[in-house]
Amino acid sequence: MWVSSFDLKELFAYICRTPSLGGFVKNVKIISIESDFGAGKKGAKLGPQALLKELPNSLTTQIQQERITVSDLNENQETTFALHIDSIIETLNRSIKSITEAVESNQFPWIVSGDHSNGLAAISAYKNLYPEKKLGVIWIDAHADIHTPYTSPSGNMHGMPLAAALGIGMPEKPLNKIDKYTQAAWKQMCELGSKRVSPKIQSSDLVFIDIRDLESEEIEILASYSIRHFTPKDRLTLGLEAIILEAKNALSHCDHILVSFDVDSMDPSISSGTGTPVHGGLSKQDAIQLLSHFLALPNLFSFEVTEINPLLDRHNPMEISAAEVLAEAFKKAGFLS
Ligand SMILES: [Mn+2]
Repeated sequence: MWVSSFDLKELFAYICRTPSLGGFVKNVKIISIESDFGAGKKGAKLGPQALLKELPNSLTTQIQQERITVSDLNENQETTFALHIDSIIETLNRSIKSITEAVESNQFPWIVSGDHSNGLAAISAYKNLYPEKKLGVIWIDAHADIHTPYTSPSGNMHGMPLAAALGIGMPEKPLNKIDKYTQAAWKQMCELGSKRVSPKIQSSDLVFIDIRDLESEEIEILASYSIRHFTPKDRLTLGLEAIILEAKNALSHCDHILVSFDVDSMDPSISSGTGTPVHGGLSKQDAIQLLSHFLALPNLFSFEVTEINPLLDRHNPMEISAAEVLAEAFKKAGFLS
């Protein structure tokens, strides 16, 4: 029987995520990046282990895990508008190495990270592995994470990973005056990975879902780069199903897809145990619906969950809500029986 390459891809993806075929457990590797150098509030580095403890045993006991810890790195405060940039670059380099090695041994990297600056790791690893191919990025987040040291009001680098992926440099009217050292470090961040590919993605390779808290500089970038984005208002008018379809269509030109899920995309009523909660976000059901669809994509390169801070809101721990959402989404996507 003649089988097209697309059918083979679908078949491989099916085997990879079907526990009864042994695929899911054998093929997935959980890589926890336990760093919160990019966040304003400390504690998100404890998020990965807190989350993994709450997930069903069938997910975490049999799946290979690798922990990337960074307690040996400095909290360098000298770069005012790119806080801890040196330690973040080192964290990313370690993570890129692990993700690249996992993919090279035919494993699917599932990333559980501290803060969202780590989101640049899988994108950079992809361009190491496939410099000629196109990665589509679905960023589910309350924020656009598209600042640069030239525009960031806080200097917290969890607001910058996508600007680095897009290779955005100094704007015409920079808000912040950046010293030479930080300029060079930012360039290094844009060029992460052994092949130093920059930009790593084009603006047409990116879709935001549920962004709702943006600074004017970020709004300008979204407009000038024509980046596809859906707000909570779009969710209410179009419905999630339509957004999922539009997001998939918008990235249909890409070879692979990366899904990055910042838990602050969910509404603070679920939990406020994340560094920067914003009202009007996804319900648990919304998050499950989104993730289960995207997790089932046959060309999924990597999935990341990030920004769980177990030191915040102990009345309503974020790791428990996030684990409930993930377990349900994995089940619906066919990853869990
Ligand atoms: Mn984020």
